[in-house]
Amino acid sequence: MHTDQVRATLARQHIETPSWAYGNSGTRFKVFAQQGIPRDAYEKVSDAATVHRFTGVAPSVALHVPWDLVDDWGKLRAHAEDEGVSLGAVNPNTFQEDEYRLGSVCNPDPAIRRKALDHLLECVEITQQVGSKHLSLWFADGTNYPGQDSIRERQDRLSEALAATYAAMPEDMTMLVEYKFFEPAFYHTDLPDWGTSLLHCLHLGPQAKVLVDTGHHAPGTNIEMIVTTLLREGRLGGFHFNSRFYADDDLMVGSADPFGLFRIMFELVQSDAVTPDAGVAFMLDQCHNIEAKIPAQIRSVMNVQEATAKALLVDLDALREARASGDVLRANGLLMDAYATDVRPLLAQVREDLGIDPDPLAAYAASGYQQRIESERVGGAAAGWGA
Ligand code: LRH
Ligand code: MN
Ligand code: MN
Repeated sequence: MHTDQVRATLARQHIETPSWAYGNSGTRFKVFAQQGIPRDAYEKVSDAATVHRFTGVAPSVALHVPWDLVDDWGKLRAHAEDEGVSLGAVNPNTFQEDEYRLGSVCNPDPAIRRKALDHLLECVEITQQVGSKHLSLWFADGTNYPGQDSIRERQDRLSEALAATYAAMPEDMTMLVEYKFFEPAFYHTDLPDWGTSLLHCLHLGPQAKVLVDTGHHAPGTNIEMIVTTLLREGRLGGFHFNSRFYADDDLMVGSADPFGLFRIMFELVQSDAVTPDAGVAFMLDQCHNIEAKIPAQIRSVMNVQEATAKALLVDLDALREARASGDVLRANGLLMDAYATDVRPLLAQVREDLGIDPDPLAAYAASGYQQRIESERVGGAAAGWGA
């Protein structure tokens, strides 16, 4: 692709940040409190808007309910608009209450299933009130011991809840169905992989699509293969980007395996799916346990941009030729040449095109925002799970 076109494509990218990345978080061993942490959903939205101001490509923020709970969703929406961003994917939370010990929508107790479904339906409403088009579902459901519950009956219960939720959605809403192979359940998980998610989506209808969280696979999984398979079916709904060394580490995207991120982007480029018009939602799903939250989100957005830029620079014409002539080394070399390119000057130009500072991290550090929130906000909230 010509450099001008690459620049224009990068300027149109849209990377959504998650409200929960701005709160305190940790592991089950310790949640470290940081200074300047948002005290409510409004302040999380302000932090997300700050990331957008310095990157120019993060114009929306995902919500997690009830981690983000407000009296008036319209007011939160207006606050986001005032800050120059919109509210993005709404993530229901059916994993934090004692009643969900044996699962939520797959729970053997019909009364608990009903409670979980009511929350999903409430979130369909909230999604509309905040002006979002994405309802993003992830279930912690599963079992810890063989024999604990019927895997088959749990699939039926899941299917029933998804169908009832889908039926309540307006036509312009997309249901994103996220999978994860383990954790918190350790024997079986009810939505463990892309195949199971896709089967449920196919059963539901065209408004249901699979969400790929890059941290939710067994080590060594070829994620780009999954991405392409879903793209071919028109069922890739979006990403939760993050990086991992071991399990669902939720580290900054592009930090552990930048080449893996590049390979995913390259598949997206070949399917013309890196800009929002392609209908694939780019979202971050991370927590920053030891590093400062806002700069970490800025860095993550930049890492996604860098991987995308490199993927856009692959010489596709030459690649087609090399592939057709069976020139394995040249084909691979073309990919590696693009990957080895230093795209930082190109991205600095993209930022100038967008009218922002070419060095987002330095600009943020110089802005005084961090000092201001540290002095203004006392007693910031945990992101949710560390509460
Ligand atoms: C589950 C998950 C899911 C949740 C988020 C907090 O591991 O990836 O997307 O909503 O983490
Ligand atoms: Mn996720
Ligand atoms: Mn996760």
